[in-house]
Parts: sequence; C-alpha cells; structure tokens
Amino acid sequence: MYLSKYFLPVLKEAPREAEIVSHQLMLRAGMIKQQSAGIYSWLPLGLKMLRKVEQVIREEQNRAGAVEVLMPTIQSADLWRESGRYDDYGKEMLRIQDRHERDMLFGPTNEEMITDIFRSYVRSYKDLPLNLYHIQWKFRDEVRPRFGVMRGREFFMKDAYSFDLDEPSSRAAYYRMFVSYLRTFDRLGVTAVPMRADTGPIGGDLSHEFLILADTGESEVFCHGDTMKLPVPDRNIDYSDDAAIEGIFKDWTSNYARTDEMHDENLWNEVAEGDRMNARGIEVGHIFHFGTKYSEPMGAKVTGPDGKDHDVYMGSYGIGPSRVVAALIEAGHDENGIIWPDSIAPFDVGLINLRVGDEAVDTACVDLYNQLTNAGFDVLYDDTDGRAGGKFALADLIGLPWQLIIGPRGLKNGEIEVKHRATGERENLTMEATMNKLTAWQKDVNERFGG
Ligand code: P5A
Repeated sequence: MYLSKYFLPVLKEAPREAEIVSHQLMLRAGMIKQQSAGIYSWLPLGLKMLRKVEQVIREEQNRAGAVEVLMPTIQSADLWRESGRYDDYGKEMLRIQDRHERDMLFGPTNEEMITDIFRSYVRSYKDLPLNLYHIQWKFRDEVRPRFGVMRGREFFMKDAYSFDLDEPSSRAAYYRMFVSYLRTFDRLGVTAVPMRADTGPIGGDLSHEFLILADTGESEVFCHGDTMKLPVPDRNIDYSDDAAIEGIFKDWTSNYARTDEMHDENLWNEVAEGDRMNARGIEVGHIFHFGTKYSEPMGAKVTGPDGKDHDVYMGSYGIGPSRVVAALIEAGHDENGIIWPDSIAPFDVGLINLRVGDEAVDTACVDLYNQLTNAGFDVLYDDTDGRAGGKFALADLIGLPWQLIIGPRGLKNGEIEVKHRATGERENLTMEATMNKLTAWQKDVNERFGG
C-alpha cells in the first residue's frame, strides 16, 4: 500500500476524553473514529488489524471443530421471552420496535437464537457434538461506555455455542474451547491467563475468563506465577483426544488464578509468597458451561441412544476482537506509539522514502516494495513528500514491526537502514541482506505463530 493513496488520518494530539493509552493511540494513529458514545467507525488501519485478529480467532475455532455461521444483529424479542431473559436483561438491551410495532432488539449475545437454530434442525444424538460460532457486532447499552473500543456499546464478538447429549461430553466441548483460546491468544503474541470466573447473567456452573496482563487493566488479578510458564499446545494438537485435552485444561487450572471478583484470601494465603503474582488484566475472553439452562425452556431436545428425548447440554464461548485490538496496544506501546507483536500487525513493514523525487531513491523504494510484496510481505510505503522527522514519528506511532529507511546517502553505499520497532535496534544492510533478514523473520514468525 502506498501511503499517498491510503487513508490514514493521524492526529497530532489525542482528544482529551481519551483516558487510556490504547484509546489515545488508536485515535492518534487514525484507526478509529467515535460516532457517538461507545460507537466507533473502524478506519482502514484499525479495520486491517481487526480483520487480522478475527482471522486468527476463526482459524483456531475451525481447528477445534467449531463451524462458522452468521446470525443477524437484530433479533425478535419473542425468542428472549421464551428463555425468560427479555425482562431480566434490563437496560443494557437496546430495544427497538419495527413498523408493525413488533418488539425487536439489537443482540447483546446469541444464546437464544442459536438454540432456536439448533431445535429447528437437530433431532438425534448422532448429529452431536456440534459447535456453531459466528463473528458479529453486538450491542450493550453500557451505563458508562469508556476506554474507546475496550468497553464500547457496539462491539465485535466471536461467540461459539456447543451442543452435546450429556454433561460429560459437554464438559469435553468446554475443554476444547478452553484449549483453543490458549492457542488463539498465543498466536496473537500475548499471554492471556485463564481465571475462574463468575457466570453472571449468562448462567451456569463452570466459567473462565481469559485476561491479558496490562497495568491499565480493569480487573485485579491474583495468580500463581507458575501459570505463566505453562506450555501452549502447538498446531498439531489432536482435538479428538478428550483425555489429552482435559489434561491440558487441568494443568492450566490447577494453580490459583482469580480476578478480584472471585478472589479468596484464604486460598491465596496457601500460595507461597514468592509464587504470588498480583497484577492487573483486561478480560478478552469468557467461556461458560451452563447445561440445559436455555435448551430446557426453549425445547431443544435430541433423541438419545436410549430412544428417549434429552434436553441438550450447552456452553457458550466469547472473545471480543475489537477489545483484543485495544488490549494488544495496552500490552505493547512506548512513549512514541504502538508496538504490535511480531505475530500480528496491520502491515509487516513500513518503507520510508527519505527523498521523494530523487530518481535513484524512488526506484530503489519501488523495487524493494515490489520484491517484498511478491514475497508475501504486507508493506506500507511512505511515498509522501513530508519531512524525515514526521515520517519517522508516523512509523513509530503506527508501530509496524520493521522500518526500512531509504535515503540518498545510504544508497550511495548500496545500503538502507533497517529498524526493528520493538527493540529499537538499527543496522545498515544491503537490499539483499534486508530481504534475507526479513525472510528469516517471516519464516520464524510463521513457525511460531502461523496457522
Ligand atoms: C459468551 C459468548 C458472553 O456474552 N455469550 C456468548 C457469552 N460473554 S461476555 O463475557 O459477556 O462477552 C464475551 C467477550 O466479549 C467482549 N466484550 C466486549 N468488548 C468490548 N466492549 C464491550 N462492552 C464488551 N463486552 C464484552 C469481551 O472480550 C468478552 O470477554
């Protein structure tokens, strides 16, 4: 992408209402624009990041056996009357009437709708297990939307729903999603620690939140330090091996790990002092096992091997990709701007032309741009005629992993400057050495984080 042809409306200063660093940086880097309280447009750079996060989540859901659907944002109130949640949900639900004065709502979540889909088609235990997910906008009329897309009113969610014949197989489905979340956040280049959680209005008896550690997180986290050292299963994981998957779940849940909401001082005191980790975190995922809470009132049954009808056992599994984008920034930034993880950034490389109009420099930049693009790199080429200082500041602000700086002086020696955003390391390399270095980096990133 040529910057001159892109739409990257950066701001010199963040608007005063932006309280936390991810909100400030997302506004300054031209990623989002507020349209009203808690409702945002995603501008090209923000959208690119959102799509990349979404894609990693999708790949890991598919790998774990979930199947993608797409449900509407607008739902009929009648479904929610069946489960009894229409009245319970209160003011957080945005209620709408259509022209026939039928009660509708903008979905805050989809347990009812997916249960309705299930009961319309599935009759037999032979069609189970089943896990359906979608990635769709949600609306919750939060009293105090704040922190930008971190706590929006309209936000993006991946929500998956599992259906099983009985409690043990339903738990196995929960464990599969738990493990797929470990892999998802690992591929996103962050550590998200699973913690025992309250089930809240979603209901159920087994629930975990996944938190990315960051000083600005809303939740206080109490966790045994060993949890941070546990290995995350690699891409060859066998999701059909229930015992192995349960083993991973047990490893990750055997140590104390809770947020302030569920914190238990007595249990915490049993953790050796040197092992206690007290930090702050951002909830980016939340999974629930709730059995027959929705299937029973809504009549979602399957015939079992015994020939009898059984209420189907369910769980639901959420990740907020829009919140994840903000959380990655909370976890990775410095005073100059964003530092995206190597594994996921809107572009891999920022290519900076220091002397636009100089034929040799222009040619070298275009050549390198084409070479990189052909080799599968996503490149943002700063071909604008701005000052060098402004270009460097922009490159640091938007935080791409690599900056390639090309100017007349270096070119005379056949060299360009290569800067790694995260470490700040710079070196002068030939074009060939640059290609080799980036290719090796790309290979390593694909091996560690690829699908
Ligand atoms: C699980 C999937 C649910 O809604 N029903 C379907 C269950 N869970 S949840 O914890 O309420 O939300 C799941 C994830 O969605 C993100 N999220 C938000 N992101 C931005 N702004 C919000 N206001 C917001 N509310 C929830 C979080 O990532 C959360 O973990």
